[in-house]
Amino acid sequence: MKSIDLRSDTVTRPSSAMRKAIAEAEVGDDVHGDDPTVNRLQERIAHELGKQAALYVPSGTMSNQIGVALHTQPGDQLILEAQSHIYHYEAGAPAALSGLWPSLVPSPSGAPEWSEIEKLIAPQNAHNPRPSLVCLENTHNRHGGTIVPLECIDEVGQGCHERGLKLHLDGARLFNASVATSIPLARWCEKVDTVSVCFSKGLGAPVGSCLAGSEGAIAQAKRLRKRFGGGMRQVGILAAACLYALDHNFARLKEDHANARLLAEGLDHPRMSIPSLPETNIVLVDVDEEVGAKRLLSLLDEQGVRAVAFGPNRIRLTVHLDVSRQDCERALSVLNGLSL
Ligand code: TLP
Repeated sequence: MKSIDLRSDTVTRPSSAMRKAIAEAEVGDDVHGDDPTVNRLQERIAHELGKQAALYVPSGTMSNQIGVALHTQPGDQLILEAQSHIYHYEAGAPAALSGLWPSLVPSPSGAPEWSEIEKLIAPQNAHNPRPSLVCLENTHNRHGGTIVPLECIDEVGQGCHERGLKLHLDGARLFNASVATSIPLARWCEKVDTVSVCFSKGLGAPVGSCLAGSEGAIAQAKRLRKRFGGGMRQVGILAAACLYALDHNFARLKEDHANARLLAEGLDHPRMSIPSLPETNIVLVDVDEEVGAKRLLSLLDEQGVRAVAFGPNRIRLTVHLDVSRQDCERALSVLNGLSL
């Protein structure tokens, strides 16, 4: 029996139509700016995000870290939402690569109030780090794919600019936020200085992210991409998959959102609960302490359902392109039928 892989929306495999687009891609040396397919992707995504320019990079992590590096100097203060991917899952990169001093702002669902951020800004004197950058994440992964409201992003962007700080948005799943709200991508990015989007999550491309911002920021980002080892050569074969994904897999994200809801609403087990209904494609499930995430995951795995732990008593189920409604129904009957 085929296993149902709900570990992440990064596990999708390219379809044969996507592979055909890959095979037929026109390519060139992208470090020289000669790859027409990469150039097409960068121009298109910059336009869709409402920014002057964009840069194709190998991963969401690199895209975020270039964004972080280009707005900061070593020793600066970086303000992050406390559950952010940049803080938790990027291998300590802000400290290791950019020498930054992080301050964390907690929030119930990934949308901190500007007033809470402002309280953290280090006063300007010779004792303190220089505050230079705030990062937000939308949708918010560790909070369960929550949509950070547009008003929050606009308010934080405005506050940052008034105080001379920049705002970077980790939009790895901004496509999900856009589909779920019908708010265009560009509107989400109006008040942010740089935004990173991933093609290798819900859109189902095998590799790649783009960082978008002003012409000046992206020119600087290109140097940082080289420094971080992300300059790639005939990479149009990958950019072609991203273009294919934008054309074919963007609007369908709403199916993933409906399937995530099906999972959450159908969960009916005395030892499990849903902390909040999913807003997009991520479902968090809490399990009784005596059972714990580890044991739950191994019991699910035995029955062909794969997920990941998001804490000692919490697992994450992520719905994507390679998971059908029927798969979700089967996963649900496995979950509800577990004897714990
Ligand atoms: N997230 C992965 C894991 O690293 C947790 C996942 O399975 O969800 N920003 C956000 C919000 C992300 O969720 C991720 C990947 C990234 C950035 C990094 O992207 P990659 O994996 O391309 O470096």
